[in-house]
Amino acid sequence: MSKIKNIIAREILDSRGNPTIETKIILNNNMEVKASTPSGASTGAHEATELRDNDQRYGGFGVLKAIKNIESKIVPKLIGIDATKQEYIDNLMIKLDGTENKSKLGANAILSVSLACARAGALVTKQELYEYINKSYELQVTNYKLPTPCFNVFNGGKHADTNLDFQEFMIIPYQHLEKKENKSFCEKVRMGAEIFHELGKVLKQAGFDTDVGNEGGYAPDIVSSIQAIELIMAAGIRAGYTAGKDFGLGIDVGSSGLYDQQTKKYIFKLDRAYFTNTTLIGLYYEWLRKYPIIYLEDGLAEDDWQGWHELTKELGKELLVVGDDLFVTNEQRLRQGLKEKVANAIIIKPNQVGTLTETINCVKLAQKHNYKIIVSHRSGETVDDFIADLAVAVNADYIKAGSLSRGERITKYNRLMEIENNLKLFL
Ligand code: 2PG
Ligand code: MG
Repeated sequence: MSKIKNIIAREILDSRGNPTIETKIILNNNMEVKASTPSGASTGAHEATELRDNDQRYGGFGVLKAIKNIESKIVPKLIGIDATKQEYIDNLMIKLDGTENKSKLGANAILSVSLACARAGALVTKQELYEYINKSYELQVTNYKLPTPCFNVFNGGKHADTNLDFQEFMIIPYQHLEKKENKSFCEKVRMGAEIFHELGKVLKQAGFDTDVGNEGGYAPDIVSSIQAIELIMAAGIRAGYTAGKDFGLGIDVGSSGLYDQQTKKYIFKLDRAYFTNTTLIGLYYEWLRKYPIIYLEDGLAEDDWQGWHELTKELGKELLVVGDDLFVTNEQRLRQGLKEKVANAIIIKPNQVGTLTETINCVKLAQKHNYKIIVSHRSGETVDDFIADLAVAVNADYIKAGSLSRGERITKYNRLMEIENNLKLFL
């Protein structure tokens, strides 16, 4: 039996020590599943609302109002409903909320129920979560593949107490090794971890500190943004890997946070420089000539459509031009992007939109238009590894789940290694 008997939501803490929601679904046969909601720091202005209490508790970050909404509004409607009716359940919650941005019930409340339902569905149909999602949304993935991990080894911007303006510098293993046709996910993780540890040594020797930021990457104060790239490349060599041959570099500029609305300038404090969208695109172009950068996320601010169009036209053929704050996993924003011809890849974060169904619809639209898919964690995470299965279910090209440290990051990579083993893809 797959009917929902009860739903219990509670306040737990995320990896930054801030409250978030964990929702448990109990089925008629007394089977139980849980899911929890992550939380961003560099959130896009167009994301669905994360409902917070804004009172004395936890500096205003409490989520008791959102939990109350689950208990009083959502639970009464879902008791007795078949847990495998995912789309029906999601649409019902969207209707119950009734707002454009889920500000009434809270996207954090809705998402925790939505993800827990998917887990319940997988459990009762005796399928792996990725298989269940693939089948129930008719994604038609027949040959599962593992996404390529993007390891964020340098944390800056809003993710760490460092002078680095750029939010993330990532190592992205190449698919092909010199002598091997295809590199397994496990081998990519190994490469990432080896470079990560060498980077720690390189930093230490150079007199930098090796504490880590919110996503498990190092977060020292450095001299210039370019120095982060050079340190990563040096660490790669010491670990036996060459940037541009074995791995490429990715950057999440997180530029919405660096954009000054009034002057329309991007301000980089560390480099003591400011740019218009055109001169910033020029800087990226220069960097591309010098470094093996293959991925540029949020290179321009979330509403700078004209700049994004320019950026895509200039650099879209040679690298992944990735929209995060730009699209916020929202079909409408993506449709606008298609019209304006911007970006060629999209970040997918379920909590930006609030339900699994809307997340999948956004992925489907992006895939239809040949956008690369990057399933992503948030900077505030829990040990829930849902996004690992989601990435496999939708045949994502990449996954971004942080660095090679901190349990809430590693758990996603570990789950993907488990899936790879179970699928026997590399035996
Ligand atoms: C991002 C994310 C995750 P946050 O900008 O891509 O790395 O950060 O969750 O703080 O929005
Ligand atoms: Mg981002």
